[in-house]
Amino acid sequence: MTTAFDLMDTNRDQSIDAGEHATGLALAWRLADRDGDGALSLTEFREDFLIVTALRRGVGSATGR
Ligand SMILES: [Ca+2]
Ligand SMILES: [Ca+2]
Repeated sequence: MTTAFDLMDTNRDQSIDAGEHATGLALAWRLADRDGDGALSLTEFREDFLIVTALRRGVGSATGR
């Protein structure tokens, strides 16, 4: 299972440095802002929250939490 951690850990050293974290956040923003208007509508925000929650649950199941 690919987790949010795996997606952000681009050099596969099993840690997320500041650059990887910033890149991951920028990608998350681009994915959340579906219409590309530079802002999150309430609908986009809610959909993003659901995606983030699903990813976190994936991380939790992968680590046994
Ligand atoms: Ca890394
Ligand atoms: Ca938007």
